[in-house]
This record gives sequence, structure tokens and C-alpha cells, in this order.
Amino acid sequence: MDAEIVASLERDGVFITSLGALGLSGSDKLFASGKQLKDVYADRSARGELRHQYTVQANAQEVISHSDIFRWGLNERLLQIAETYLGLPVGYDGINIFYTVADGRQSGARRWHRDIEDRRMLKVAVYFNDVDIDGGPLEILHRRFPDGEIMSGSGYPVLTQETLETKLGTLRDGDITSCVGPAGTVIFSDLATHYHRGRPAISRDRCAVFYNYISHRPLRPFFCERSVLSRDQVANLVADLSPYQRACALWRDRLPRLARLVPPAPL
Ligand SMILES: O=C(O)CCC(=O)C(=O)O
Ligand SMILES: [Fe+2]
Repeated sequence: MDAEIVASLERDGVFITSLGALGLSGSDKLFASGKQLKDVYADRSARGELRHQYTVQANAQEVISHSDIFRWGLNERLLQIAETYLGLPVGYDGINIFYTVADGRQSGARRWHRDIEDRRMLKVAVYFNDVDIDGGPLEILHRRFPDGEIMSGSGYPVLTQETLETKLGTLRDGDITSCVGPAGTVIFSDLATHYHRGRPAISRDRCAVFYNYISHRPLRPFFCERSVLSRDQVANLVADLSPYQRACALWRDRLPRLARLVPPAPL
């Protein structure tokens, strides 16, 4: 199955499966923790507290007190899938637990963009509630832009749905993968080589975790580490894991000195 995941990433940039089918250890704990967080945020959302925020994501304290979620991403099988796909030793760049309010707005990661931390990246997303087409699925674009060759790296523009259609003309079936699925769906995708967005949710809120994998010497380290944890907090969360897992989580320690001195960019 792991070879199939890598082959699909190479061919399509995406592979959709489920926690059950993957069968990784710790998945029950991850899912239980994720659902607890989802319930907390659903209450806040129902009270209107999350309205008009640009991006809603779980904070450091919440991530630390639900450490099963962060640690699941350091499963050695996942690290090896990432390493095989990236073709380089892997760096684990932490998680973002995004809560998407169903307000239909195209804000933040709900506009079309590419991630720019590295040349290739693996993201693994896990949904904590059922996600249909109106519930804000992750969407991945398979088309290339006519002027794609002259754009480089961080020069890729962020686009609304309207400007995307202006650029590409009519979109056809198969141009976009909308990653719909029940709670527990797991999506592997390369969001550095593919334009993508969280489709604006209109029917119900979405809660999902995104795991970030880069190479151990990413192209733009200053755009990394944009999960909510400090380096000390990451070190504490992985203190009892294997040397391989710790090395992946603490990838920054192996950067050349100069690259280590440049602080991360704000989100
Ligand atoms: O919320 C989403 O579905 C998109 C998230 C995203 O763009 C990312 O994790 O890079
Ligand atoms: Fe993204």
C-alpha cells in the first residue's frame, strides 16, 4: 500500500484513503483527540466566536494537550513514505489543525495557492468530521498555467476561484480533485507542486489536521515552522521517541549555520 501511495503521488499528486485502511498504530487515539477538539471548536463556532477570523487553528496549548495528534505524524511508516516520495531525508514540519467555518468566504488557505517551503512537499490531511462538497474539502488542481514556465517558486500568485477561471478558461471534469470523504479520511498530497485550496465551506464547518513533511534541507527554511509550536515545545513532545523520529522532528538542528540564523516568517 505504501508503494501505491508514493506511485499515486508521483502520477496524480494525491492519494485518498482512511485511517482504518492505513492501520497505523495510534490512529484511535488520534481520532478521539481530534473529535474532542472539533467539539470544542464547534461550540465556539455555534456561539459566533469564530466569525470573521482569517484562519482558525488550534493553539500551542491545545496541540500539546492532545499530543497523540502531533505524534501520529512521526509514525515511521509515514516518515518513510515521505522520504521515498521526496527522494531525500525528511523533515517533519509539524501540524496545523484547521477549523474552517462554513461562511463561504475565500480567505486564507481557501484561495488557490501553492505551498512554498520546499520544491516538493508531502501533506497528510485527516478529517475529523464528514466532508462533502459543501463542507470545505481540500481541492487539488491538476492543470498547469499557460505561463507556468516563467513563474518561479514563491512567484506563484494566490488566486480566487474567479481569477483562476480567468487564467485557465473553462474547467473540465478531472481538472480538480475535491477530496471528500467521511470522518477519518486521510489524504496524501504534494501541495508544493500543485495549486490547491480548502474549498470555502457553506453547509457545515470542517475540522482537519494537516501534517507537513519537507526535505531535511528545505529550499526556504524561513517559511517553515509555521505550525503553532516553539522549538522547545517540539523537542519536549518527541523526547521519548526513536532517534530517527527525533531527527525528523528536529530537522532544523542539522541546517547549515547561516540558514539556522534566519528566523521563520510569520504565517
Ligand atoms: O484547509 C485546507 O483544506 C487547505 C490547507 C492548505 O492549504 C495547506 O495545509 O497547505
Ligand atoms: Fe496550502
